[in-house]
Amino acid sequence: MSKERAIAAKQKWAEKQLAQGFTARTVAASERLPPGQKLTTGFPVLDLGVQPEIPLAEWTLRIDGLVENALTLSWTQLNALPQVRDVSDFHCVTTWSKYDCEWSGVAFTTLFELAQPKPEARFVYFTSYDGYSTNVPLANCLDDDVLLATQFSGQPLAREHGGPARFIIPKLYAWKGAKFVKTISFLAEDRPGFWEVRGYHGIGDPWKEERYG
Ligand SMILES: Nc1nc2c(c(=O)[nH]1)N[C@H]1C(S)=C(S)[C@@H](COP(=O)(O)O)O[C@H]1N2
Ligand SMILES: [Mo]
Repeated sequence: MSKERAIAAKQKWAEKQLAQGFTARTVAASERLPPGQKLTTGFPVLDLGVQPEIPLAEWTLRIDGLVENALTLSWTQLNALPQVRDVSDFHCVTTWSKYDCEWSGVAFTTLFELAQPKPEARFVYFTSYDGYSTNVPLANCLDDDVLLATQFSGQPLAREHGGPARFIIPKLYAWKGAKFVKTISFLAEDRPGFWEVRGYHGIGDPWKEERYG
């Protein structure tokens, strides 16, 4: 086969793959499982190999950056805020998904209203007690299903799943939800977190398969 023919054949193959990919994606998008994901019934644990133990009396959440009212919440103060409950599906970028996770805690919007971010704030940067960090556009944090979860299935959040408190951002891949969360900073410019500096996506929408890049 000539080089040209080989290239043409390859191109045709690529076009076919692309066409099939688009078809598969359209079908998947109308369903509950995002493209490339597999349903799991267990609840895998994903972390950096450290599950920090934070006594509740020493736990604090710092909220700062481009805000009118920087603040530090104690565990008691956090739990005195209005509580919400939300059931959502959980999608890990390593291709497992878990349906119907029941989370309770404090809505992100409640923390947002307390801190009063300035108009220039467009990104949120989370850090955790295990050294983890992640970044999310502010707009994605303001959905009413985004919460700082302190309970799972009506029970205090287990340490392996990020207790005492972890973020849940259901419409994004789960790496955007910081376990063992320690600080929230509102920023004008995006600041890549732990996985983002290693090539993971800035937004991470599972329906668009924003895994890397
Ligand atoms: N602090 C912290 N948060 C984290 C991680 C981590 O290693 N440390 N892993 C992320 C990843 S990749 C996923 S898939 C979920 C896993 O949550 P789970 O262990 O409760 O399943 O937490 C995310 N949040
Ligand atoms: Mo993940």
